[in-house]
Amino acid sequence: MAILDYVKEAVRKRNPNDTEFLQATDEVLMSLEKVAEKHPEYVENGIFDRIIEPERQIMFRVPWVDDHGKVQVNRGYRVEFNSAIGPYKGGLRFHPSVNLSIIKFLGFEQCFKNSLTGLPMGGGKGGSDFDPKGKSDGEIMRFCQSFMTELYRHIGPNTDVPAGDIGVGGREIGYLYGQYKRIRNEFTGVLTGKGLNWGGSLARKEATGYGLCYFTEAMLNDKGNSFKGKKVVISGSGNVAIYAAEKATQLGATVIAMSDSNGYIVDNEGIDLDLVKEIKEVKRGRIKEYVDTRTSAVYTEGCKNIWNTPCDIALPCATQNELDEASAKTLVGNGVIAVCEGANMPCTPEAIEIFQSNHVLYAPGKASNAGGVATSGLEMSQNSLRMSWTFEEVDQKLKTIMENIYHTIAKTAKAYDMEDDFMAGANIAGFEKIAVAMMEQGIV
Ligand code: NDP
Ligand code: 2IT
Repeated sequence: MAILDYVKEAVRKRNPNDTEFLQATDEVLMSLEKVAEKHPEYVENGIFDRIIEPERQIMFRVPWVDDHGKVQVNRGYRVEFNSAIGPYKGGLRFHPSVNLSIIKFLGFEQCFKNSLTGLPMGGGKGGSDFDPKGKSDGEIMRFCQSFMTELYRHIGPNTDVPAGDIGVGGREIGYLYGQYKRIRNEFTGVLTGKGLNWGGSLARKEATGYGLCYFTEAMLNDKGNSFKGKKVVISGSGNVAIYAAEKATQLGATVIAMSDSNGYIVDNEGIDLDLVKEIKEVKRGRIKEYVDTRTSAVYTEGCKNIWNTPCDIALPCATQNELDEASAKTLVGNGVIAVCEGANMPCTPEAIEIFQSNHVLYAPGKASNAGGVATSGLEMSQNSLRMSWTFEEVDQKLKTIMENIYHTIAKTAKAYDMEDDFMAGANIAGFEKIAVAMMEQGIV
C-alpha cells in the first residue's frame, strides 16, 4: 500500500465523475510518493490532502443576447486553486467542452507550473462552455462583458490574475479588460495578455510557443542533440502551435505538419507560417484552406492521425488527451526522439508510459509550456513598475526561465533516482516550493 493511497481515495470520493481532474491528480500523487516517504511532516500537516482541494470554486450564469436578439445562457467558472506562493494566476478557456472537471484539472496543473517558473504566482483557472467559433465581434464582446460582470468581484491584481487559453486571445482579453475597468474604475494589471499600448508585454503572444522550443532545445542540448535538421510535427494551429512552429523553424528544424479540430495538413517542403497566420490569426479560418494556396501540401480530414506523420520531434499543442497509446506507438515506431507538451495534458497516461519505456525524451506541459504564464508574470512585473521592457529583454528572460526549468526538473529527477523522468522531476520540484510555503503559513 502506497503512502498517498488515502489521498487518491479522498479525491475520488469527493470528485467521482471528474475524469480529467482525477487523471491529473493521480499522475502528480504517483510522482510524490517518494516525497511523502522522505517528508512525513507533509503527511502529518495534511499538505497532500489540502493541495488537491481548490481553495475556492466559483460557478456563475452568463446571460447575453445574440445578433438575432435571442437570449443565450452559458456557464462561467473560476477555480482559485492555491495561493501559497502568490495571487491565483492562470488562463480562461472558452470552448463548448468546458466543465468543472476540466477547469479543476487545469487549475491543479497550473499550481505546479507556476511554481516551476520561479515567479511568485499561485494557481487558478477559469472559463466557460461558450463557443467563440462563428460568433460576430459584437457577440464576443457582449459575452465577455457579461462574463466579467460577475468575474470582476473575485479577481484583482493582488488576488487573482486571469489570462488567455483556448478560445481566449487578444480580442477577448480586450473586451474583458474594458468591462473590468468600467466597473471598478481602476486601470490595473488585473489580466495578462493585454494589448501592447495598454499594459501588455512584448513577447507574451509568442511566449508559450517560443518557451516550449527553448525548453526542448535545452533538453536536446543536454543530450548532445538539437532542433537543427529535425522534422517536427505540431498539432493545433492556435496561439501555442503557431509560435512553437516559428521558433522551431528559427532553430533550424522543418515543421511539416499542423492541425485544427477538423483535420491536418502535411507540407514536406516545410509549413509556410505566414500563410497559417493569415488563415488562423487574420481570417479566423480553417487549416484546410492552406492547401488552396500551397500545392505541395496535403489535407486529411480528422485531427488524430496527424501523429502518423513520421517525425523526429512531436509537439502536441492543441488540447488534453489528444495523443493516445496507439499514436504514441506509431510515433515510437517512426523513430521519434522527443515529445514535448505545448498543450496541457495532451498525452494520455498510456501514451506517456510508451514514451518513457522506449526512452523517448518526454516533457510534461507543466514544465515545457510554462513560458506563457512566466511571461504573464513578467507582464505583471512591468505593470507594477509602470514600465515596459523591450522584446529582446522579455525574450531573454523567458529563455533563461525555460532553461532553468529544464535543469531544475532534470536535477530533481536525478536526486530522487528517477533520471530522465521529467514528469516526476516537474511534479516534485513544482510541489516542493508550494509545500514549504504551506508549512510555513500554517493550516489554512
Ligand atoms: P487556441 O484557441 O489559440 O488554439 C487551440 C488550437 O487547438 C486550435 O488549433 C484548435 O482547433 C485546437 N483544438 C482546441 N480544442 C480542440 C479539440 N477538442 N480537439 C482538437 N483540436 C482542438 O489555444 P492555445 O493555442 O492558446 O492553447 C492550446 C493548448 O495550449 C491548450 O491546451 C492550452 O491549455 C495550452 N496552453 C496555452 C497557453 C497560452 O498561453 N495560450 C499557455 C500554456 C498552455 P480549432 O480551431 O479547430 O478549435
Ligand atoms: O495554461 C496556461 O499556462 C495558460 N493558459 C497561460 C496562463 C497565464 O496566466 O498566462
